Amino acid sequence: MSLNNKKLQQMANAIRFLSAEAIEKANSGHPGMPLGMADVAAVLFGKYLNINPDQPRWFDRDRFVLSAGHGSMLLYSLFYLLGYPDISLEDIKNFRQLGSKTAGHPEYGHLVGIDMTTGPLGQGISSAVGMALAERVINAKFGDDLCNHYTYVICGDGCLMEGISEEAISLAGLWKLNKLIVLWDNNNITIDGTVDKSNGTNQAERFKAVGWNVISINGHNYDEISAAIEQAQQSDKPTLIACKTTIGFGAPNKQGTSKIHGSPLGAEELALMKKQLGWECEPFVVPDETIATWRAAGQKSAAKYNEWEEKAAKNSEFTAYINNELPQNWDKELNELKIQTINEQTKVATRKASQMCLEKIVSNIPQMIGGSADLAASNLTFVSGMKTITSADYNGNNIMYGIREHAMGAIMNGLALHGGVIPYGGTFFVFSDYMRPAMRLAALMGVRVIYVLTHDSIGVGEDGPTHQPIEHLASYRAMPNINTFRPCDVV
Ligand SMILES: Cc1ncc(C[n+]2csc(CCOP(=O)(O)OP(=O)(O)O)c2C)c(N)n1
Ligand SMILES: [Mg+2]
Repeated sequence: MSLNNKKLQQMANAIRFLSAEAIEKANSGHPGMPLGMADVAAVLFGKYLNINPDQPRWFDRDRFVLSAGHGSMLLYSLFYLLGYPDISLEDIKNFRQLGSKTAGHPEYGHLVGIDMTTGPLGQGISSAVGMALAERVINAKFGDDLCNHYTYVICGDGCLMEGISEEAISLAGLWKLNKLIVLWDNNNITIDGTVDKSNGTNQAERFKAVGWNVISINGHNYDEISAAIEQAQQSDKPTLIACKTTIGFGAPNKQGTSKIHGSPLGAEELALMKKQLGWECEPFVVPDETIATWRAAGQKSAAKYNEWEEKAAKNSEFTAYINNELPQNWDKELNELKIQTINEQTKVATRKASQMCLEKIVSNIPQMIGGSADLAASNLTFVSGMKTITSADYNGNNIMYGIREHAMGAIMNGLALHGGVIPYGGTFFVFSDYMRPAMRLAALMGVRVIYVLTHDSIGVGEDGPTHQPIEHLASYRAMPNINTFRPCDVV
């Protein structure tokens, strides 16, 4: 969609004032990020993002992950402006109130349009790698007509400092996930002050080192933002767009400082911001013309959606896939295995039993994608007939995560959220500690992720106490929404 800079300015300011007023009214929230990234968001959502507010679950839509979840008001403002039916101006005014749809941090399944729950920094960018991988896997099976979309991320300094991001971006680079585009809010500010006091990483070089394309721009310059996104779309690698921004852009006394990261502006500063940006509306009012521009932007992919819908409806295998329908009789062989092992009184280690079951499941459910954090030989997650996914061939069903449990957990969340894929991943039970934050997020979102956590006995023997799970079983049984099974035999 072509939008001139004057229009984009108005669109960005609409995000700024809706966000700032909602945070002001709630007397709680994080204005710095929505004000700082409003220009980037106006360009991305206004011109490029393929979504359809009337079909928010459209399978071939572009995915968007707000990895910097504290900037939730950015997302809520966008959804309202784009015309998502699930959010009203009333919801914006109820930001952060008990029971409101506009929760403190974006919650998947709580407000339609949110592609992932975010808030724990680093999880979003890492799960986006899983979404981008799922997109390539389904594309390899069904082709460009049915699955061919981008995964966009907005992340902050915090997401890039979290260790999980390293695990995830190195896999994205290895897998050449060229439809993954990360926009980094490069504002040199976190809660406790300027980034340079706590981090000295050259992020551009860091991303390049693991196989990414990197573009650095002024995040308040519309032409540079557009050019960067278009360049990223053509890349044969995943792209980091480093957007140099001013946190809290527009608030004359607080912008550029950590003061604006997580506190309301205050009436005085808000009034000064209105003056500074030439905004004359009452609180929560957006000029009709700007609303109309935003609503038109919301409809920019409607024709694309219709074309896709027509093609998808003709392919029943594809629709079964994306609706997570299991093939008929998928459990026939599994049930036969049960009877056989009862008759034969089969005695095997539980990890072997797990593998025997997985073999019957994986061979009968094409959506299953397994993997392990470099312990496949030990936790027996790899079964006969499986094929490892590589950048040269995405049409596989095994992922070699390397020694990256945390990213494995987050990537599995992304695979499950994307849909068309049922992920399972394995490690030793004790090392589930390394991916627990991602597991907890899976539980919160209620997504279907399966963990194969072997070596569950305290009697692991020679490896000693570092390899002994002690409180793990109790802790997962205590975690809401995790179904914890500890099988004692094959049946
Ligand atoms: C795992 C995790 N640790 C700590 C926090 C608390 N926290 C929220 S935002 C933030 C600072 C993030 O800085 P940055 O990403 O640069 O965001 P900005 O201040 O630029 O908006 C912190 C520490 C969190 N949400 N998640
Ligand atoms: Mg920052």
